Amino acid sequence: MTFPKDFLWGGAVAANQCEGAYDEDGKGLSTQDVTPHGIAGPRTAEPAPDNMKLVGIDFYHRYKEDVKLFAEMGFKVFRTSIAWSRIFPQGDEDTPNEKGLRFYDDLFDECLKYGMEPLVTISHYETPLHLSRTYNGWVNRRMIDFYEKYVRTIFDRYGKKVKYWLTFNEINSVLHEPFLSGGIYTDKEKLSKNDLYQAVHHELVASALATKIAHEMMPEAKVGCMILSMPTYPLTPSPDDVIKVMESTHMNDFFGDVHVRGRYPGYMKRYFRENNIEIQFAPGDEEILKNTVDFVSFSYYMSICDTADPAKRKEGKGNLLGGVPNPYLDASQWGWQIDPKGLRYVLNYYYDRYQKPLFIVENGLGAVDELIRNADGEMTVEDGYRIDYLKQHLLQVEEAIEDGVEVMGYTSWGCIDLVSASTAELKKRYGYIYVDRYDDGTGTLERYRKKSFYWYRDVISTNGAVL
Ligand code: BGP
Repeated sequence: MTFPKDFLWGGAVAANQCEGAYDEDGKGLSTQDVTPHGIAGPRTAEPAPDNMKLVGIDFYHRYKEDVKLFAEMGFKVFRTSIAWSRIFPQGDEDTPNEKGLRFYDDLFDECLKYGMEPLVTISHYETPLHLSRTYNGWVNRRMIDFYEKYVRTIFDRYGKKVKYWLTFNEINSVLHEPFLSGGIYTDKEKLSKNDLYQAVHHELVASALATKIAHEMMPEAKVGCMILSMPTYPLTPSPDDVIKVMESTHMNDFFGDVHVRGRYPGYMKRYFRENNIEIQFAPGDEEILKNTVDFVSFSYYMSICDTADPAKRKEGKGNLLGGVPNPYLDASQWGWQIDPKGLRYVLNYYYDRYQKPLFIVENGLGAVDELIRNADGEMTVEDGYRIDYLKQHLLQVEEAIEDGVEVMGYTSWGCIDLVSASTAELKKRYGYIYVDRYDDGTGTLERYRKKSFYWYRDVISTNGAVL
């Protein structure tokens, strides 16, 4: 039996992509409420009716039904995020919103009722909009104080219910999506590298501070960083391509390295020097950064290639990061290249680098699904393509465990259909559970079990033996 007996099988979502109820029970606006078109499209001044996230899949009102379905699949863990703007609607006020706090109390209780551990992302692309507009998000050092107040509040409230915490979703994505990831209001094109990396510094300090506070307030808690992983292969064996890949990989490894080693790596100091970037460290920052994480978590959807040859640098479509397409790989309907072996590779890579337990907290296939009535008269989706994708990836997780990598768990992304982060569409579906809701705003919001629902239930009940 390869998978450890306490392996944490489950699924993942984020508040802003499923909850809806964007202005209910005192919730303030978040950056997501003014981005109806995902990462590519323009922002709106006010929440616009075509923003699918305003209703999402109505998880806010239907979470009991959904958690019950997760329990039916046998989830040991459920990853979701807390919407910061439900707890502190503006972000900089003194008193939290009791109704927002109560919602997550109820949600976590519902999970625990079925023996499901909540795995909570503290900040998943949903900065309170007021903090973004007034302070320019993480460029401003005061964000550390607002975040500290928020984490103290939720640790105090949920410390007895939640053991696993992630400080920032895909923290490295701020380099590519400063607004959605870091609440930075300045247009990406006008943002200086200095401000961008100063924002990164503030997030890194905030993350280490949250880890320190978590350990003080909740001795049993396990805190992880969360990295958007995208293994990068050299396009050719040319040493120039290899060095190019080493350098571009450093730009992402920087985040994990600080979280695990507790200090800035030499290659980054060189990058700052050569790009005239001067990071302001406040007294005490170096000490705070020494509060390192208990585990390393990451999302994995695809690998990419890189090359030093400008003539070959045609960018492919990608999940926030571009990258050069790999001629050996097929792609999803959204152009994301499918590379199960890359998951074994990245698990080994991180484990060699960090020697920390690893948690795969996102992986999955976004596809167009067709709801049909099957021979038994049930409404379902025959998503063999999704089963195949997940199976191939899980077989590589098994390989990595055989390699000696310590893997804590696996939460596939979008275990129930939800709104896509990059495109804000509902037609890009990841779930084991189909949600009857469409991009024109129609649909009953009914839930239906897909074929993959039964498959994943069997994977979990046999602890991976059926793979
Ligand atoms: C990650 C995000 C998620 C999620 C996922 C799939 O980058 O952490 O929020 O959405 O990607 O991406 P998409 O929804 O764009 O298909």
